[in-house]
Amino acid sequence: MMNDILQFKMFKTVAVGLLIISSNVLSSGYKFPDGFMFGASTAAYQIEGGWNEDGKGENIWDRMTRSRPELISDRSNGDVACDSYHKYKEDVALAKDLNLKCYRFSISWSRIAPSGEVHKLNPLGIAYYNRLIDELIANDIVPLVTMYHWDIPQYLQDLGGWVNPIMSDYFKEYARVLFSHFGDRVKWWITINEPKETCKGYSFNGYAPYLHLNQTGYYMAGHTQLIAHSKVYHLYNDEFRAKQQGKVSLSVNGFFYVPKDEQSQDDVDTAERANQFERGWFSHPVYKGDYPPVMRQWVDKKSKQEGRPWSTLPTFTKKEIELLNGTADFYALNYYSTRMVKHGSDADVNYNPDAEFETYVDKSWPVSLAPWIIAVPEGFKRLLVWIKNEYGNPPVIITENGFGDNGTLNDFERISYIKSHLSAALRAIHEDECNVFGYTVWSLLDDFEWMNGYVYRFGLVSVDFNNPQRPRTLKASYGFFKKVVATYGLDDSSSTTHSLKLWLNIFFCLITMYSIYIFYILPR
Ligand code: GBH
Repeated sequence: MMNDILQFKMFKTVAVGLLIISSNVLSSGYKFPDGFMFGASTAAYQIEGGWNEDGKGENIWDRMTRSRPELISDRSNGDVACDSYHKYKEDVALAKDLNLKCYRFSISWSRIAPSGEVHKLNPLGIAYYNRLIDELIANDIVPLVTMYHWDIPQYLQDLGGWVNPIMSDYFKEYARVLFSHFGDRVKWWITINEPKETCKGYSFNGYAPYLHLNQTGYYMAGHTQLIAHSKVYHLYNDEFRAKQQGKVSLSVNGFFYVPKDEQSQDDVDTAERANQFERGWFSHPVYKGDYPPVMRQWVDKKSKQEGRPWSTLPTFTKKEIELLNGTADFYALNYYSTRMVKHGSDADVNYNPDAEFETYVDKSWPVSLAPWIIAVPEGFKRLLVWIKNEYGNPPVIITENGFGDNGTLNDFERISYIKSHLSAALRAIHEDECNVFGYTVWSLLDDFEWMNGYVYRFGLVSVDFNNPQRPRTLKASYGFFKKVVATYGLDDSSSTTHSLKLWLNIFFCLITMYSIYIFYILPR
């Protein structure tokens, strides 16, 4: 009898000890999986400069910023930007020093083909990207290439740009040039960056080409981009994949929407509808073949109410649906922020009025200088789970996530933003089994932030835009990110002090258990 109680107490003591040890091991933090693709992102117009050098043609951002400087917050443009056209070796050296596995950059269409048409290529433009790609490969950095990050050649815009269906064929021919010239070394392709943002340039929220064609232009621009994407995907399948063995996708952006009141079915439905309009618009077609049913239904309804003879949201033919279905080899996700929603109508032009929702933010969510970036890491984790459930747990790479501030070198707010979002990704990987295989931070460098000019800074590295040499200076976040990449985790201690700590913990737990045994169990 006595013996039984004693055994029970000993068992309990050992159990408590093991619990303490295991919780210590757990609190040591999750790690990113082996081979996780850490990287940094940039885009041609935002960093290159050299706007008319070596035969580059004019694109829609050159045209808009130079002819209408008043549209840009600080009346600036990307004529010189970070001068990466000349300083690309320095940029690659930074990526190398960060020990990045990959570097995401975009190719300027009008540098490759000045008018956009491929019968007249610009050899010096092609040579630039060959140098950049070779420099990356020589440094063991995997190039992740965006074909189009908002800067179509002005000539193609004069033909109508993305609201002209013929653009999809011009894009396909441009992609053929890229696959043939660079596909031997580039294995990761993003056809289009954030098609939803491109559509804003045709509708209600500025961006080049700064047309105000309302919902009609908005959805037509999206429609053409989707078809363009599917054509490029099939071109790769038919003519390049067997030999080049790469992967192709598109980067989809947007807020994540959560119900204002999680208990209200109406709020839950509204959040789901908002997410389908925001991300489903471009993800549903490439994973399931057509627009999200809820989007189809609501836009059709709205168009009818307005007395239109047809819906502003165009329809795909059967053939097009077939060609779209299954055209993402991986999910490329751009994420910055989350909003709470209720059914209603928001005055903010960032939100699609057809989706009929109203946004709210929690007062406790930290706001950045760029007011649209409100840090909600929990929303990020929920979005990753949403993508997993919606598209069959695809491999996901976060191709953009970052924080805008005034450019301070002591950018602790950026560190805390990035850290909390990486932590959310880690929890999504380990607790929800989300298949996240990479993260390329926005951005390597401070850059030209579109309508916001140089007002907001996103870089791990600062660039002095007042100095013609465009010198680079490392920020605190650079050191932080370097450590994340080196340790595959977010623990502040290095891996040696880390395991030392762990052994000390185990040692003290054993001592505690032993003393409990000596002073508490033995005397009875
Ligand atoms: C990304 O877009 C872009 O891909 C990248 O080029 C850019 O540098 C990065 O963001 C950081 O800005 O009306 O002022 O509230 C993210 C898309 C851009 C959509 C800002 C919402 C709201 C601007 N978002 N936009 S505002």
